[in-house]
Amino acid sequence: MSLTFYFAPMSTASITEAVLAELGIPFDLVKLNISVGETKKPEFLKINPNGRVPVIVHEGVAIWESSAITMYLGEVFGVDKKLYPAPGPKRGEAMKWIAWSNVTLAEPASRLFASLPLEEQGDAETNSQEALAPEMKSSVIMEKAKADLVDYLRILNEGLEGRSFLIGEYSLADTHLQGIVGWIGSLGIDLKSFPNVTEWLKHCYERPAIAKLMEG
Ligand SMILES: N[C@@H](CCC(=O)N[C@@H](CS)C(=O)NCC(=O)O)C(=O)O
Repeated sequence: MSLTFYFAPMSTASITEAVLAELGIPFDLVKLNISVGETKKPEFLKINPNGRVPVIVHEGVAIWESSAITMYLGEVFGVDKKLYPAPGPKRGEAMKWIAWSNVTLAEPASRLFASLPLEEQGDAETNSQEALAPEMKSSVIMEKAKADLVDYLRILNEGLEGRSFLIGEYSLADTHLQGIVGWIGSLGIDLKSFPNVTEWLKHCYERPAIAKLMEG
């Protein structure tokens, strides 16, 4: 089997890195440096015309978008390992959270990230496509993004009520969302206001594969 993973540190690709670590499957790693434009080179644009990571190439087929990658890897490698549900309602539930986190939750997080002064953007790699000139950053945009994030984190908090993980047992849906929620926490959103989320995140960080990645 051939599996290549195109990655950049401190980027959305960290989600796929965690998914691959949980699955424990072998792959070839191609590390790109966003800040020097490696994601915009013609040879990479042939693999992902969006010029973004993560991308996996499995058996010669390129798959981009982190949510699609998590669901694909889950379906192909995760079911036997009890990290992704077999087809059916549980799988639907996992897909719901994965898609929601990328489409709905990450949207105001990206707005907030873009509106923050550079020194408050944390260690995340600058995303050349979403970078805003300093004069375009406004406190109105920032406050609206924060308010939207609070609304969505409340939905996540309610979704976790009475359960340790998103679909009951730990799954790649948790692996995926911990990456996005951890990033949101680094943007100055106080996750402590969402006790179920805080507790869940702590349990995700205790997973050996994730703890190892966090050690660096
Ligand atoms: N929706 C995409 C977003 C991927 C994305 O925005 N990746 C950024 C890093 S966080 C990137 O590769 N940026 C490269 C660039 O801006 O040149 C996904 O979930 O995979």
